Amino acid sequence: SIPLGVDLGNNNSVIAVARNRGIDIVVNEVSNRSTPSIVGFGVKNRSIGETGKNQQNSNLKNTVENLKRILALDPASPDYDVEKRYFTSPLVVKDGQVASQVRFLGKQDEFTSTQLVAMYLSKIKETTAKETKGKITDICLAVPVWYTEQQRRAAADACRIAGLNPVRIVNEVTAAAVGYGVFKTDLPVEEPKKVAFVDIGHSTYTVSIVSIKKGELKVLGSASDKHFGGRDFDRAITEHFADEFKSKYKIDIRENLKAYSRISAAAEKLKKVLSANTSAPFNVESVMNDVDVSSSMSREELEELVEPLLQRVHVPVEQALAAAGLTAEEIDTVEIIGGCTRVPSLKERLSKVFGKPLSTTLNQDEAIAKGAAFICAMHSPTLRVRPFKFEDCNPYSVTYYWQKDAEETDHLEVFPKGGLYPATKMITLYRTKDFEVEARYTNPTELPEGTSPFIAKWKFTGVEVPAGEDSAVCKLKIRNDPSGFFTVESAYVVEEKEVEELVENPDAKEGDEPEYQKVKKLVKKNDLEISVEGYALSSKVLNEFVEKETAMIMEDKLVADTEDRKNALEEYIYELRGKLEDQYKDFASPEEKEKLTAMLAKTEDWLYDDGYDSTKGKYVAKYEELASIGNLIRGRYLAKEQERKDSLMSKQEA
Ligand code: ATP
Ligand code: K
Ligand code: MG
Repeated sequence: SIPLGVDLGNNNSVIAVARNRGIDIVVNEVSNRSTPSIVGFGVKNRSIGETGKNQQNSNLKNTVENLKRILALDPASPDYDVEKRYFTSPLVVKDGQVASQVRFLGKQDEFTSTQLVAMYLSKIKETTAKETKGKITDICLAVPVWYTEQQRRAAADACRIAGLNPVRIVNEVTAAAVGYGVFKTDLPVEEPKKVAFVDIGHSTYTVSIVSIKKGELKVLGSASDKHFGGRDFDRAITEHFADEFKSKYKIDIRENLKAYSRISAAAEKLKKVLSANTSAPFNVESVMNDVDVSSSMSREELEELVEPLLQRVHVPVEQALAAAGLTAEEIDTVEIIGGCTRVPSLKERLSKVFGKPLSTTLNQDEAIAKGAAFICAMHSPTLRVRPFKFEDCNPYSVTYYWQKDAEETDHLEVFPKGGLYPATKMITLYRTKDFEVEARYTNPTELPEGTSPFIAKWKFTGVEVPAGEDSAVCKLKIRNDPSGFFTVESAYVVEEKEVEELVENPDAKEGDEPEYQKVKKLVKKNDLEISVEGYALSSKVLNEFVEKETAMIMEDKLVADTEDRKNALEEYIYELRGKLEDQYKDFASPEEKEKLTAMLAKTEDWLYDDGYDSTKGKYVAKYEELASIGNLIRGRYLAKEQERKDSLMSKQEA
């Protein structure tokens, strides 16, 4: 399979694939290098990505955006209410998960956030397969650094539902840094360079401090403002005009979903214009009640509107520096990515906080996807990539807990905040019987507010105390794995055994009898059986979701094929009618002409009447009916053409 890297953006997503030549961005069906992160539901099918965006305004209540914000979002978290304000479709809680309520196929339905992300990823998969004409299975998916175990598990599940194998879940900024490390040719070989990567996107602002040299990087510290990005700018502009238009035009766009959404879309455009211009007009026709609105905004006004955000710019920088144990002066380069870093006032503030100019070595829109594709390729057994080692930084402290038995303690902070991963640790427990271990985030205050500290719980069975001992010595191999998951990889009982060991004798001569001595050693006695209770979907539920998704994909495909056949029939009618008067004129008998003309008229009438919303089979049948005569005439015409060409050739040769 072709290694795939996906930057699942809140606003738009970017797809990259690794090939022998290097990393390529995959363009979508309308040749765009990024695709709106939107899932729309209709009467007949889903509209995902570009088509979802096109239909958004006429289908607001059934269009879902901000997918990554709600993925496995704890409904108990205050962010649930924050997100609700950005949704035009109702958010509900289904089986404990945030879900979206929509009308689909003519009835009300609910889809969990995991399913919604899966829908989007299956569209990405389809786009990639079409563009590359290759098999797409493995994916490296980039996620925000603040994603918890629960959200990472949901991301991996979403990949699986979409028929993708998540070889690695990676932090977005880390993926960009890896891309930088792999492709930058002038990195130091000895003393690593300290680079700050800043990503401000549509919804999140992240800073990661990275130590980097040729062939290797380490993330030293990261910090995010989970509520800082382009959508906050858009919101501020929209709210400003909502007030203005209320007094100026006596319309209240807050009372009208469609009007609010249209002003919001225009606000985004205005924001972009103000990144390059110091002022810009703002005009939207027929916003509501047939009122056209007209206004303008200067860059300074925009900066005033977002001043509360601008005042927070320094926070993630300072937090990330503190986590990395560095000062701003010690940073060699500041690399910016993300669409929102095009905003001049943000650039200014960032540059001021770091006390140095900003650098734009990376393509700010594509760096994450490219890095992710490279990471996916690193895991590919078939594609060879340049060796590159990278370690990420654990953003939250994690402790493993157990019920005290024969050991002294009942918990251990195995992975402290700031530790590098992937990482493996062995812990030893002294148990008299089967037991459980639970992993939890140590400090709920480090987590996004309202997040449950629970990570996972493991049950170990098969503990037998050896004769003559008080307890069994159990070894647990614990891992913070490459995707950031916290796992227990294996567990086994060890036993002290007397074994014979060869005595090393440097003076021994050839032919001497080897000497052995008896030593006591810990050897593995038996593996413990492990069962886990975590956030990953059970295989039963996963399979159900896979089946549902597969059925929806088939249905969408049928709808698309039907539309395609209908268009083909319509085109054929016009084509045949035209040619019958033109190049086919002399190749059809008057009877044939009359018959075909009548058939064309009849089929056309049918298309605009009963056949307007028919089946794929019917469209194909009608096409073939016409083609049975059409092809006959075409055959005669082509034969004559060939004859003409042949005679021309022989004349030339003669
Ligand atoms: P996130 O990283 O939060 O998940 P994302 O990856 O989709 O979101 P990006 O693609 O990095 O976000 O950036 C999109 C944001 O950047 C949008 O809010 C968009 O309006 C904004 N943006 C794009 N170009 C400009 C510009 N020229 N000036 C200002 N803002 C811009
Ligand atoms: K993006
Ligand atoms: Mg982004």
